[in-house]
Amino acid sequence: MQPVLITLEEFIYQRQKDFPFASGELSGLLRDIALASKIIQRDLSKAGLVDHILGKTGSVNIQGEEVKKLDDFANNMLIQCLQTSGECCGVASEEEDTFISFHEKNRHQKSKYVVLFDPLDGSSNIDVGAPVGTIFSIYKRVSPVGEPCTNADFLQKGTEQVAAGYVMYGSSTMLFYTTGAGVNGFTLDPSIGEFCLSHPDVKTPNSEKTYSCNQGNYHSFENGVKEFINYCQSSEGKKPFSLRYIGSMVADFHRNMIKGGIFLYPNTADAPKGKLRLMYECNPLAFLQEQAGGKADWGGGRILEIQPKELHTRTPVFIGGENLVNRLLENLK
Ligand code: P6P
Repeated sequence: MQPVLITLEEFIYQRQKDFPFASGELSGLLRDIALASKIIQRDLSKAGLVDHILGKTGSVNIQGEEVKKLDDFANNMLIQCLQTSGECCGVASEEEDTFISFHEKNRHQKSKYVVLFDPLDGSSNIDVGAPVGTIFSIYKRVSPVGEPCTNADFLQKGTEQVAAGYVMYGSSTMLFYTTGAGVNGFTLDPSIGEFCLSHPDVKTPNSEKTYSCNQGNYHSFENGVKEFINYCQSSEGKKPFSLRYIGSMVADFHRNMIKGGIFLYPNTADAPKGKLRLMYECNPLAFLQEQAGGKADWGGGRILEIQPKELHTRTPVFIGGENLVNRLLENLK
């Protein structure tokens, strides 16, 4: 007997019935993001072949990073899919200096939501075929419905997110998301073009086997971080931890969320305020991590409690199994 396939569409529809007042807009946004990710995956899978996309556009984004053509493609695909369906009033992207307000008064501006995303995180790995990811975060707007969205809609604390998730383009393409009722994961079956439920109700084990950081920055870490890394490497007589670091946050986060472990990107000499972006990398992953039973802190409190001051704010991040994050925070005291 074939196991019952539950597609993402079916799952969202079933869950929507749990929210009697759900208008279907949030479900529509998740469908839009899933559609964009299937198109992105299609072109990513040819990245090694299609040189007219591979490589650089020659432009530089606000992060000061060279923008590879697939970054541009992914960014434009997400904007197009979200704008076409009309379920949100605007978006903000790692690739855009400021937020984009969608202009149709009788469609977009009547929507209740805004979406932030990193269209293709870890894109420096594309040329070497390592996993990359799309990360997204959805908020209810704070500006009046019927008006254009404002900057304030995009500068809300992570605790205000109504949904968050990521798509990881790796050996398989997986979409994990939460709406605050746990984390569920779906794997793309390319033969039918559907994301199918593969990881229901994900919980992060409290295992102490893996830590994930750029060890090359060790000498610029503060002492508490060094003490924690020394603990992982010695782990007081037990088997030392394994260091696993792909250099693509979605892939490193995903591994730890499923198997346990901790990901840390502290302040470094090159990134005194941290490297990773709060609004469209750390907040969505922190929401997922807490929903899967782990913890996400910046060294002085919950990532989700940070009050953002500008769209591309960066933050240190310590995220993973609760015991390991708590141990690191003890070292930082
Ligand atoms: P480093 C990729 O550029 C990224 O934004 C994250 O995906 C990743 O975790 C981090 O930067 C890697 O940074 O300094 O170790 O190369």
